[in-house]
Amino acid sequence: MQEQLFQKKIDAEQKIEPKDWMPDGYRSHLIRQISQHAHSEIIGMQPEGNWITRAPSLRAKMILLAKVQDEAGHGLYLYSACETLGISRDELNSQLHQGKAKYSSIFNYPTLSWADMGAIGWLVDGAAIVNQVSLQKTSYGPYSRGMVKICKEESFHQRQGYEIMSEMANGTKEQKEMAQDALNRFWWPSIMMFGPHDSDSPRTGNAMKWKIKRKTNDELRQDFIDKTVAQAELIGLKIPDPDLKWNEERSSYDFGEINWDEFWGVVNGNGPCNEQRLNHHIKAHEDGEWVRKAAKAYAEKQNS
Ligand code: FAQ
Repeated sequence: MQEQLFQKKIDAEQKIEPKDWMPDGYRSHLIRQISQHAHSEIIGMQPEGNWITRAPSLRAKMILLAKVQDEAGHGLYLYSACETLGISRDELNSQLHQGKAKYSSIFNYPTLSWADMGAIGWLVDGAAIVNQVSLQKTSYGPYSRGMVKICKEESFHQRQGYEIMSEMANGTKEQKEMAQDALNRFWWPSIMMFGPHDSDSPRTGNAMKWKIKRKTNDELRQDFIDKTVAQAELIGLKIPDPDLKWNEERSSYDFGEINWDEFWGVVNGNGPCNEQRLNHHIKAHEDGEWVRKAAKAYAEKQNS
């Protein structure tokens, strides 16, 4: 009975709020997805943080600093949304450190040149926005409201990345080559961010029924590709996919086969930077122990 009422509410596009009744499966599905999303924002600070000290101008450095800080903020909104489901931040961190919680595959690739800052903003934030715009309508209230705020900032991130790519693509021969190289390395991992094909995605069924996801992995991936190809053409860069072709009938691009062995290898811990990313997070967490203790002691003193 409760479950029927819950589904009726979802079907009527009403939001589910923290104190409402919800099936255990809905709660655990959300904890998994929102925490994976939060961890992605926080681990995602590492590849870009790598370039803050080497930004080519003061302007570029200020913009990158602000962007990386925004990602920290997104992580915090998302952890807070997740905590409303009855799990603590400590537990979420411990799941990440034990390798039980995932984070987006994309952040396990290295950032080798300044052009990678452009490619990440343009492609990775671009892919994240396509996904997150649809998540603004997700059925869980705190997640949906968090997404509205996050999307505003992500659009700025996408534009700053595209600006870097555009400047480099129109710069010297070497700069154009760097931009193309960054696109070559980040294109496929970016389209992998949307997850496995719908036919191989075990979570999509419940996610669509409960309106946690509003579009499937393949629908979102196609939206992203259709938006991005023209942007590459405009700045004279070439998408590294020989099978990419406009399909008149579908009014969409056909594209080549994704390397799923690479995708699952990265998801299962064997990407180029998995170990480095996780070890760095664990070290930062341990180094910050004294701050957490001091903050807790201060709060206790205030309340005593
Ligand atoms: N990486 O059945 P599905 C950002 C896992 S934010 C790793 O299709 P689902 C901002 C999946 O968890 C980027 N694992 O799963 C930024 C599941 O495993 P599980 C993060 C992946 O949940 C920019 C299994 O495969 N965004 O970038 C990936 O229905 C720049 C089967 O998959 C979000 O998290 C993957 N790419 O669909 C920050 C958005 N794909 O958990 C810094 C919210 C799949 O059963 C710098 N999340 N898996 O053990 C979602 O929309 C969904 O969770 C998907 C996956 C679409 C990621």
